[in-house]
Amino acid sequence: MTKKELIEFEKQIAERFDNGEIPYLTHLSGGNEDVLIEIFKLIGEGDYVFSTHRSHYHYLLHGGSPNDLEQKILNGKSMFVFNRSLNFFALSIVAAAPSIAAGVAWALKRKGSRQKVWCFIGDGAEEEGHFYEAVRYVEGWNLPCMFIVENNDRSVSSCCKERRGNCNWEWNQACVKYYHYTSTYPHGGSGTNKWLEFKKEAKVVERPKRMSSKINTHLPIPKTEIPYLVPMERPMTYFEAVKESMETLATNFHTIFIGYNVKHGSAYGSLKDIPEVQKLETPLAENLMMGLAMGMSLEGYRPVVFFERHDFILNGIDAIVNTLDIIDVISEGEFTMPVVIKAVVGGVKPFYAGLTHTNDLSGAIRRMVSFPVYSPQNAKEVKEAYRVAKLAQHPVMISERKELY
Ligand SMILES: Cc1ncc(C[n+]2csc(CCOP(=O)(O)OP(=O)(O)O)c2C)c(N)n1
Ligand SMILES: [Mg+2]
Repeated sequence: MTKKELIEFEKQIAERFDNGEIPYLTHLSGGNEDVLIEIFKLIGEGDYVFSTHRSHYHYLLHGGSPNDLEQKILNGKSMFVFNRSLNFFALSIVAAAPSIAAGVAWALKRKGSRQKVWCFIGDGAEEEGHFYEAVRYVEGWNLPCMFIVENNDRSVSSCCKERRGNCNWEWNQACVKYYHYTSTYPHGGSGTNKWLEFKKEAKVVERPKRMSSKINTHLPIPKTEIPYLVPMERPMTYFEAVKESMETLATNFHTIFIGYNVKHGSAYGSLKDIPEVQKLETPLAENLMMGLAMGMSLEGYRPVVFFERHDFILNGIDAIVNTLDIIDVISEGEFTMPVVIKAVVGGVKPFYAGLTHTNDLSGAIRRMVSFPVYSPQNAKEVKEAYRVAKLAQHPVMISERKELY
C-alpha cells in the first residue's frame, strides 16, 4: 500500500468513528508511513508480524486486505487483529508479544526455516520488563527475530520524560531497531470526541466458560472429560506416575520441556530419561518461559512448562491469563496454544521451605482461567491428568504435590 492509501484508510476510519459507528476502543495509526513502508520491504511473505493495540498500518503493509481490516474494526477488533494465513498477530496487552515472538523465532530456528519474526512495540512497551527478557533471549541465542520500537514519545498521553525522568537507556542489541515519529492521532480515537454519540451498541464478547471451576481438587478430573480413561497397567508410586507420564508425553517428538532446572535437576528427577534435545533450559524469567512456550506452540511444538514451585508462577501469570487462556477466543479460533503447565506444589516434605515456597495456587488460578487445572492426589490421577494434557487442543495445567513424590 502507498503512503496515500494508508492515510486515506485511517482517515475514513476516523470519520466512521466520529460518525458514532464504532463503539469500541480503537487506536489509529499515522505519522510513520514512510518509515513503515521501508521496514515492510524487508518483511517477507510467511514472516510473522507481531503488532500491538495500534495495528492497522502493520496489518495493511503485511498484506492484510483493507476490506477485511475495516470489517474487523467495525466489529470491535481494532486491538485484536489476527490472521493465521498472514502469520499476523496483534496483542493489546502492552509488551505481551515480545516473549511469544521469541518463542516462534526459537521454533523457526530449530526447524531451519527461512522465515523471520518481526515484533513491533511502542515506547511505553519498551519500559516493561517483559520486553527486556525477550530481547536478552533473542540476542543471546541469535534468533531470527527483530524488535522494532516505535517511539512517538507517548504512552497514552504522557511523554517519555514525564514517565522515566532522564533515563537515557538505549537498546544497542542487533535485534532491536528504533525509530521516532510524531503521531497524527491521539492515543485512542480521532481526537474530536464526536464519537461519544454512538449509533449502535457494542457487541460484548463473553468470557470463555470456566471449565476449571467445576473441578474438585480431590477428584480432579470430571469423568466426562476423559473418555479415553484406561485403567493403570500396574500399581506405581506418585513419582513413578509423574515420570512415566513425562516419558509418554515425550513420545511425541514435538514435546519440549521448558523452564529452569529441566536439564540439571531434571524437574525433580521426573525428566531424567527424557532426551536432552527435548529439554530447553531457560533464563530465570517466568513470563518469558510462558511466552516461549506459547510461541513454540504456534509452530507445532507441544511445550510443557515446568514451574518448580507454584509461588513462582505469579511472575508468569500475565502471559497465562491475558494471552494463553483467551487467545483462541480473541483470535476467533485462528490461533490456539495447547501449552501444558507442569507445576509442583512444594509441601512440607522432604523439608519445609517456608511461606514463599509452599503455596498451592491451584484454586486461585482455576478462578482466573478457563482451561483445566488438575490437582492429582494419587498415581492414577496423575496418569489421567497427563493423558488429557497429551491429547488436548487447549492449555492444561497440572499441579503435582511434591510431598506425594
Ligand atoms: C500491560 C498493560 N498496561 C497498560 C495498558 C493500557 N495501555 C494501552 S496502550 C498504552 C500505551 C502504550 O504506549 P506505547 O507502547 O508507546 O504505544 P503507542 O500507543 O504510543 O503506540 C497503555 C498504557 C495495557 N494495554 N497493557
Ligand atoms: Mg508510544
